[in-house]
Amino acid sequence: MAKRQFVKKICLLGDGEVGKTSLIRRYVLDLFDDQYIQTFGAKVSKKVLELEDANLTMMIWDVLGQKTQKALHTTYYAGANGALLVCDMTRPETLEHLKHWYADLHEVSGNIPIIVLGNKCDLDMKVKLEDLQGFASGIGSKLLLTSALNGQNVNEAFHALGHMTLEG
Ligand code: G3D
Ligand code: MG
Repeated sequence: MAKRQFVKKICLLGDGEVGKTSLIRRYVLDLFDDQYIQTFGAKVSKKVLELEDANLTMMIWDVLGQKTQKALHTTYYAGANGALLVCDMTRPETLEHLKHWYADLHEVSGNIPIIVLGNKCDLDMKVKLEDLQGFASGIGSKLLLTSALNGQNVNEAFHALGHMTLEG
């Protein structure tokens, strides 16, 4: 029997330098299509997850440059099926700012699956785990500590989110 095919849009959100591009590079190598860069100011990569009974194609959207969330076009969020909200564990303000990233995303996309990532967990962490946990549970989301440097929880984060986009 032919496998079912799904295509889902995944967005990475968070301040500049938190590690969004590095996380995507860890997970996926192929750049999908440069035309997105010109059209949307976003870089889109593609990764196919071969599951037991389906193939899931993840279109992974990355913010280009160091834009603040205010400058992001709503096209970036439109049609998103899932999101990774990324903060930098060495910079507490990047967790503060996730509230705004979340609010903007939620306005356009409503309740979609989200995983909060505390990235750079290989470094000296300045963000309190209880604060991170508080934010994640406040928006009803899972939480993972990741490192784009050593790969910790990177595949897990994308896979978990991919599975969540197929549920419900
Ligand atoms: P952004 O896409 O969110 O703006 P980048 O962030 O992926 O460009 O990463 C910003 C810097 O943080 C990069 O440093 C990158 O190597 C580093 N970085 C990203 N993730 C991690 C991590 O998990 N651990 C550590 N130690 N560093 C990380 P450079 O110096 O290469 O510009
Ligand atoms: Mg980047």
